[in-house]
This record gives sequence, C-alpha cells and structure tokens, in this order.
Amino acid sequence: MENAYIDSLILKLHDVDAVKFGEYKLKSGLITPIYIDLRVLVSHPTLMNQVSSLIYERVQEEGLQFDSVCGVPYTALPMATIICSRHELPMLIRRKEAKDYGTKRLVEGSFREGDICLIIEDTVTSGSSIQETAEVLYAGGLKVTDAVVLMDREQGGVEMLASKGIRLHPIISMFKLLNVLLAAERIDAKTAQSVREFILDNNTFSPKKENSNGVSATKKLCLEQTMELSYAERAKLPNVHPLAAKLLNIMEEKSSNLCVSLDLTSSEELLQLADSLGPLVCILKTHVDILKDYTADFTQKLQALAEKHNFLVFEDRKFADIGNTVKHQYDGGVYQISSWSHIVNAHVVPGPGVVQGLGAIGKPLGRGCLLIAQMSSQGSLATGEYTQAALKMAEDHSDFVIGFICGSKITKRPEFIHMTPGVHMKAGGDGLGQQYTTPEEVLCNKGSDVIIVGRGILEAPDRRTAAELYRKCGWQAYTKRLGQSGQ
Ligand code: 5BU
Repeated sequence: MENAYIDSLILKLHDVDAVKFGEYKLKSGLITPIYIDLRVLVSHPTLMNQVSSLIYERVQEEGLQFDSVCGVPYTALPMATIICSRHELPMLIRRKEAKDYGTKRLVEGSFREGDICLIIEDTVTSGSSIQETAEVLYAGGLKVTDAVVLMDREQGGVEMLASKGIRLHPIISMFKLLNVLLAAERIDAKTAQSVREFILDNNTFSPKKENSNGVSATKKLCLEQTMELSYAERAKLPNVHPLAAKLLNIMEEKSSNLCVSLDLTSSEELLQLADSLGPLVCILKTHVDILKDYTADFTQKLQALAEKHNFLVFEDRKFADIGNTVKHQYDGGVYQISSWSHIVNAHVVPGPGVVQGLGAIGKPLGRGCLLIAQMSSQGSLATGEYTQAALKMAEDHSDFVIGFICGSKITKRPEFIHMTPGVHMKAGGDGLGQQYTTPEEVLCNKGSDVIIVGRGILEAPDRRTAAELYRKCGWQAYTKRLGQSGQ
C-alpha cells in the first residue's frame, strides 16, 4: 500500500472532521484528547470509496480467505456494502437488535454452518465491538479468523482480539496519523505529545503496571519498539540517566536541540554571549583551556547563567589518559572541571579505565559523560570497530555515560543522547580538517539529537540572530523527523 496515499487520506479525513482534537467521551466513559468519527464518511462519497478500496486492497495483500463479509454496524456497514457490491462478494448483516417478529435472526443473509466470515470495522479501540460482532456470528454457526480495520487507536485492540483468535489488520495506526498531521502542521507538537501519552497510558488490554519512573511496561515496549520517541518521552524512560533526563526535558521545554560551542578566548566576551544566547540553547560548550584570562570567578558566573537560562554546561575536555590521571585532570588542577561542568567527554582509546576514573569523580556529583565514538574531522580514525567499542563501553557504564559525540546515530537505545559537532548552514569545511554538515541532515538523515555549532554562530554578523536560526532549523528538523517516523 502506497505510503503517500495513506498520508493524503489522513489529511482528507482531517479535512472532513473525521479526526477531531479536544475533549471527547469514549464509550468506556474515558475522556480522550482525540476522537475519530468515521460516521461522517457517508456524506463524502469520494472519500468513502477511497476508504473502501484501501480496505479491499488490504484484504488482498494479506491473502485473506473467507466466504462472506460482515461490517460492524453501523459505521462499517456502508464500507462493507461498497466492497461486496464492487467485488461481488457475499455479505452478511449483523442485526443490533433481534426483530420480535418474523425470523428473529441476528445475522441476515445466506450462509452455511462453518463458513468463514471476514469482519470489517471503521475504528478499533479495545476491540470489543469486533468481538461482540464475532460472538453473534459464532452463535449463528459462523467462524471468524480475521478482521480489517481502517483506524487502529493502538490501545490494545490487536492484542485483545489475538487472544480471542482473531487477527486484526489495521490500515492506519494512531501514531502514523499523529505523525502525518504533525508533519503537515495540522497539529502542534504539544497536541501530538498529549495524544501519544494518552494512548500509551490507556491500553485497554494490558492495564498499566507502573514502574518507579511512572512508565507502564506496555508503554515502555511501545516506546522502544514502534516509534521514534520525542525528547520528553525519552526523559521518562526507566533506564535513562537523571542528567540525560534533565537535558531531554530542557530540550523539550525550550524547543531547542542546539548546543552552542563558545570557542572564545576572552572570559568576558564568553559570559556576555552566554547571557545573550542562553535562552536559545540546551547546552553551552566550552574549551576552558583556550581562555587567556581564566579565573575561578568565570566558572561561578557561568554556573549562574546556566541556572538563569536553564542550560547545561559541557566542557569539551576530551579526556584520553589512564583512569588515575583523568581523575586528577577532571577534579583538580587550575580548572577543577568537575565542580562546574555538567557534562564532559572522553576518548575511548585508553579502554574502560578512562570512564571508570572519570566516573569515580563525576558519579557522586551527578555529572554525565559523552564518549567520542566518531569525530567530525577529515581522516578521523574513530570509525567502524572503534565506534562499536565506544558503544559497548557506554552500555557497560550507563550509570555515568549519557551518550556520544558522533556524526550519526550509532544505537537505537533511546536513553543515549547523540550529539554532533561540525554543523553549519553551509556544508563544506574550514581548511583545517573540519567537515560541516547541515542541521537538517544531522537531525533528519543522520538521526542525531543535538547539533553542536561554533563558528556558524560565532562568525555570523549577528550572533543572536544566527543562534535563533540554528535553533529554529534544528527544532523543525527534529519535528519533521518525528513526523516521518511511525509505520
Ligand atoms: P565549529 O566552529 O562549529 O567548527 O566548532 C566545533 C566545536 O566542536 C569545536 O569546539 C571543536 O573542538 C568541537 N568538536 C568538533 O568540531 N569535532 C569533533 O569531532 C569533536 C569536537 Br569530539
């Protein structure tokens, strides 16, 4: 089935108000932030025909075997009628009430004992309507093995029906619908988010069993297996490091996945810029050892700005020695990095000792570390097996490692954050080996989470305007990526 065709159908369903956002009461009494009302389709014959065609296509794709077709009354009745009439298939009608005169039959139409009846439905939440219809068909001596549904709210219907021996074949899933509407800017990220939360929190088949982080087991499974997660959803995962959760929440709150790299040599200039760009960034990255006028006062002021503007500080120190040495480099010396920098990074070339040494200092302070799995510079040796070794080291030390410096996503584990340097609006290089990729490419195609931008902002005529442009581009690319995900 053509993806673009489904996408355009979703937009048309939204056009005719078959998908509504607000507060609606479901059959179960639950208030839902999204309501799917496919009853309106009877007033839109072209759309009704398209929906019916899609259902029939799905039946064929699945190679379903059956003797007759029954639409769940009332909304799916006309759909079943169109399909059966077009393709000359025998149809059955399930009565909602038995007549109190005549045959008193609950299933109208001709059939034989043991015939297989295919069920067609418009929307599934828990699957109970399909189950009720199946019960009536069973009572009449029919068998039901499969059902096709246009819209699956993904609240447990597939699982419930499977437990009763009925395979449900959905055409549009709730997450797909949300992603398409989000990408087309029909809804905002907040609305999509609240609907996702609602759906995952209200699984009718396996009611939520919460763990200590307030995430149900089903939700965790859905989150991890079936969809691209938003930053906020990742922040709630049970195995996410608290500092990573804090960062992901900052990103969501500030609509920013921009880390600005303030590679400046004057403390005053750096602090002034930190104050000006602070509202736009999730992380501020430093190279404290390039400052020509460093004093302890500088780091205190930087910490105050981090508090004021709600960003994290990342000292790009790139530790690369044996555990014992990096411990001293992190904790002591002139800069006392562990006392003010939320995040640091390390090369994995020394082996796990580097993470253990840094962790001995950083863990009690609630700090986090990024492992350098790839570099943006030309001819970098951090590729292939080296990158894989960095991933393994992160997995083995996830109580301190929060993610990676990398060019593209290296693991599907959503608790790790991918950050990419070498980002510029203009792809190219700097003549000294730096290689640039655009924010859109990094977030949409490479699957990274945070863009690290230095000279793209520092060398712009108006640094604040440039930072705002990078923030906006980064955020739009991320929402586009969320829109593209889903099946
Ligand atoms: P630029 O001005 O956007 O090129 O600055 C990039 C910053 O990121 C700079 O501070 C580098 O030290 C840092 N960086 C990088 O560019 N590439 C890497 O692989 C790593 C860090 Br690790």
